[in-house]
Amino acid sequence: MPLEVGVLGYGFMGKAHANAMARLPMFFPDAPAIDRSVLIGRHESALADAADRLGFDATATDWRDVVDDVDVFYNLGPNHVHREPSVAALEVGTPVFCEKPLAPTLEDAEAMAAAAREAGDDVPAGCAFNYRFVPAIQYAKRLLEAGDLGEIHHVRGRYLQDWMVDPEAPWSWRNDAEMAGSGALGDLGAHTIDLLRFLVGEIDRVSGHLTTFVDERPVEGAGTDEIRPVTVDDAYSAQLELENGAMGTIEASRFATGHKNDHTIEIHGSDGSLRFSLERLNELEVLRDGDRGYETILVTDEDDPYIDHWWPPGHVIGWEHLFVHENYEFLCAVADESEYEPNFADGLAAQRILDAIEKSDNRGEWISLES
Ligand code: SOE
Repeated sequence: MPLEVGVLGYGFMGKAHANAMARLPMFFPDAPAIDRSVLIGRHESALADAADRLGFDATATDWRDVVDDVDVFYNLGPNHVHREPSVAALEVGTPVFCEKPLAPTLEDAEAMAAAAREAGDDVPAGCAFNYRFVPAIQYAKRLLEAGDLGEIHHVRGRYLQDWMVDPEAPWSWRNDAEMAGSGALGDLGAHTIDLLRFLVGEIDRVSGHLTTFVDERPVEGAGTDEIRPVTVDDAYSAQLELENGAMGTIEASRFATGHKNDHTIEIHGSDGSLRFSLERLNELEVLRDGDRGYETILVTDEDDPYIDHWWPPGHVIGWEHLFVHENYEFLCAVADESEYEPNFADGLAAQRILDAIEKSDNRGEWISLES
């Protein structure tokens, strides 16, 4: 019997995950069969149109009517909607896949991770850190685990966008502390923090700085001239000290003019370095002999678990394929009642670092992550 999937949210992430689910039977035939059974949203007319476009059998306007009736629940709503439906689903043993960051606040993330622990290892609770599923990132992880770069001294990550640099760009829930928790820090920094944890290890202490360049924005909508305050950061930067002694520098901005979705990672070790850019996601730059400089590798590694599901080596993949990879792994974990990573514990680990960076900014001092 196909897994019945219920999805809350049909915006940007709803489209990305529905598309990923639709690709699975064709490209990952060993993935569990699924039905996109019910799409959940508030506005019935838009919801019906989205359900039709995204291939859902039915709609619902209240997640309470769904979480106990499906085999898997996807929470793709805004951050302030992550906790209650996800906890309710886990409490009745329904596996959950929740978009990142896990929650707006550390307290919410702790409650969600506790519910996942309570539900047990056979009820997967995934957090949608999709960039772990880039073949070039998986290749980088294999290099690091093999010790090819030696002792790691520096990690550097930045996530640059520019969709808010126009002060007339409309207000969105991502600008509101109650709904989002934080701005560029949680929305983009969460990805960078998760990748550094995945590739290099845990972060011991942070020193953070947040800034808001435009503190109010127009509300989009016919005939309205309503203005709403921006109560989160437009950009952040942070210094890190990792448990392995490496020094880290991370930043993100929604005001980096000319940069659309520019997520880059750099790692320097005693025996070499690597550089990754999401804008060239099929490639990894690797330096193993300092005298020869970086070599650009088009990642077609035969050890990669995903590439040969698509096309012959070198026929490159894109941003959308990362969602197919993470959905494949998550739905396999649901079918096998096995653990999935990144899970709610990873989501909570990232949230603790986001919270520490905000605390550091507020207090003007370094903040340690109690282990
Ligand atoms: C922000 O615009 C955003 O959609 C993030 O929320 C996503 O996590 C990121 O992958 C792309 O940019």
